[in-house]
Amino acid sequence: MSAPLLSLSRRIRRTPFSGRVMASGVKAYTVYNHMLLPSVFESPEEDYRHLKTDVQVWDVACERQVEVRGPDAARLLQMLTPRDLSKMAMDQCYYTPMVDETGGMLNDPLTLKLAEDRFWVSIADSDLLFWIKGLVYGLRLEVDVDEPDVSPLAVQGPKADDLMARVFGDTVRDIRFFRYATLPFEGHDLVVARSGYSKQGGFEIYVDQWDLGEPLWDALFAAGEDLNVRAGGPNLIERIEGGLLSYGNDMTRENTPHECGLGKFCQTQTAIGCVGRDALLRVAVEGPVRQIRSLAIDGEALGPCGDLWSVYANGKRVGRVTSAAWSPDFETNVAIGMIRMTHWDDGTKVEVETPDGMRTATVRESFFI
Ligand code: THG
Repeated sequence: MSAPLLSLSRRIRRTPFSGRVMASGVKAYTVYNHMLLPSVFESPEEDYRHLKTDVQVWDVACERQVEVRGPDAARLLQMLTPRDLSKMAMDQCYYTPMVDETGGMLNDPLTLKLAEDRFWVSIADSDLLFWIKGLVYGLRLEVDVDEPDVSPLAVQGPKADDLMARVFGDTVRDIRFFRYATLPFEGHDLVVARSGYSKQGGFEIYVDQWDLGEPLWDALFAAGEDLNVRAGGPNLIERIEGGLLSYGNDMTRENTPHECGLGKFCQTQTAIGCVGRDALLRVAVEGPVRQIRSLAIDGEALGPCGDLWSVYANGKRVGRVTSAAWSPDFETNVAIGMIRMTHWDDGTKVEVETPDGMRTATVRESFFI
C-alpha cells in the first residue's frame, strides 16, 4: 500500500493508546472527530479475516463522549433524537439518530444513560457538541455540556468474551447487548458495554483516565496471547457486509433517519420535544423516496469508494454508492448506497459508475450476513 503521509499536529489528537498502536505496527490511519483512528494493521483483508476468527483490541478513542449533565439533561437528550428515551434504563446504551429541525441527520451516536441527570453521547464524526451547546444557550437549559477525556477501547471478535473475562472476571459474560456494567480495573471503575462497531460481538471499555490506557492495553495483550489477540480497528469490509453505517460517508445532513434505514430507531410520535419532530412526522406520512441499500457489484476487486459512484438503470441515475470493498467471504464487491424507490427492491439489476468503469450490480434488501 502506498499513500501520502499524514502531517501530524495538535489538531489531529493522539489517544491514550497511540504509543501502543504504533508499536503494534499500524499501517494506515484515518481522522475522526479530529483524532487519530487506526484503520489498517496487516491489510484490510488480513485484518478482516482475523477479526472474524479471533479477537482484536481497537483504539476507538475517537468515539468521543459529549457529556450532558444537570436537571434538564433528559429533556435536552429527547430534543436531540426521534428515538423515545422515556423508558431508557440506567445501564442501557441506545443507538440514537440525531437530527436538526429539518429532520436531517447530524450524527448517529450511541447514548449511554449514566444517571437520571447524566448522559454520554458517544459521537460519530461530526461536531455535535456545538449544536448541543447552541441549544443549551438559546433555550437557557440547566445543563453542563462538555467533552470529558473518555477514550473507548473496543475488544471485538468471536473470542472477545473469553479475553474480557480474563481481565474483568466472568461477570462480563452476563452483560447483555447494548447494556453496560461498571467494573474495576486496577482499582478504578470503568464503564464496560457490550457494543462495538462490528458484527462479530464484543465490548467497549470507556477509559476515563489517560494513564490507564497503556496498562489496560497491556493487560489485554498479556491475557490474550493464546487467543491470538491483535491490534485492529473498524474494518471497512466487515462493516459494509454487516450494514454498519458511517456518518459523513453513507449519510449526511441531507438525509433523514428513514432514508438511512434507521426508522426502527425512531418513535417520532412519542418523542415529544424532539427538534426535528414536525419535519419527521411529515416525511413519515409519505415515507422516503430513496433509502440505504446493500449492493453486490460484479467484477474484479474495486478500490475503496473515496467519492460518490453514480448508480444507473436504463441510462437514468437512480442512486449512488457511498462505501465499497471486495469481500473475500462473499467473493463479490460489497457496497452501501442510497437508491431511489423505483429500483430499491431486492434483486434489482443496476449499473455502477466506478473509477474502473461501468459495472453491473444487484440491489439487496438485506446486508451480507
Ligand atoms: N460505539 C461507540 N460510539 C460510537 C460507535 C460505536 N460512535 C461512533 C459510531 N460508532 C456511531 N455509529 C454507530 C453505528 C452502528 C452501531 C453503533 C454505532 C451499531 N449498530 C448495530 C446494528 O446496526 O446492527 C446495533 C444497533 C441496535 O440494535 O441498537 O452497533 O460503535 N461507543
